[in-house]
Amino acid sequence: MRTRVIVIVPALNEQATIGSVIAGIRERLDAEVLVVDDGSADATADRARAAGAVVVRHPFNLGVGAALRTGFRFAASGPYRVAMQIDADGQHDPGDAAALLEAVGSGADVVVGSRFAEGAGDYEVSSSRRLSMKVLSRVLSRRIGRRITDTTSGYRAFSRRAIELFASQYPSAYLSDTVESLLIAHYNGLEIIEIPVSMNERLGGVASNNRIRSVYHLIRLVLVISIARTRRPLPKGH
Ligand SMILES: Nc1nc2c(ncn2[C@@H]2O[C@H](COP(=O)(O)OP(=O)(O)O)[C@@H](O)[C@H]2O)c(=O)[nH]1
Ligand SMILES: [Mg+2]
Repeated sequence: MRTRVIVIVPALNEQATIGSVIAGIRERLDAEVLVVDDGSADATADRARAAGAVVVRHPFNLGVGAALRTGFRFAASGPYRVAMQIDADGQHDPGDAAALLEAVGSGADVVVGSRFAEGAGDYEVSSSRRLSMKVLSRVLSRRIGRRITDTTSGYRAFSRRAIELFASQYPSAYLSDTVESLLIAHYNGLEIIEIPVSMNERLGGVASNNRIRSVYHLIRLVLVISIARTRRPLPKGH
């Protein structure tokens, strides 16, 4: 029987870690692994294929949000009931994957793996980044009426409903995919929950540090969250 789970891995120049990340997933899950290689200049795509993944390549770099959108479109066109998103750098522990998928099985549409929720492992971030994360957590949680401690986490699982929603609209604006996608899910009536995960240091390669890099992006995201309620969901097909 074909698997009903798809794991989407956005990747940019992750040849050092992509093979072991895919192996770690395949050891634990009966899942299709889709690597969205976003114009890598190294052997990311070859190593991903060698490890058994399907690889979609963007001809040049479009960013993580666009990579996720490609992933959700692929997932929506297949028989998948559940999708998972995981980073290619080894920071996310595949040991937490089953818990993320189970939470979808019990009715959630978007399950966020949180480094900061109660029960999560210790994970150190710089104090400025931590402050940004706290601000985002506070404004987003208030906006959606549910506490999300790790709004920028890229370790997530999605129901079929979420897959279809995000195949039709997923934010690709620089740096905002994780935060804005939660707003889109919320305003389309999807159930969002958070569960604790542990997070490692990167196992190789170089961080783009792309999730929150500057005060500018923090302010932009806070504004995006603040105006969210005035934006209506797009009609289907857009
Ligand atoms: N497709 C795609 N993936 C990217 C891009 N930038 C980073 N990634 C991937 O997104 C994940 C998180 O990136 P990372 O640099 O580790 O961000 P951080 O963990 O938030 O510091 C990793 O799997 C990266 O390979 C990009 O421009 N396109
Ligand atoms: Mg990382």
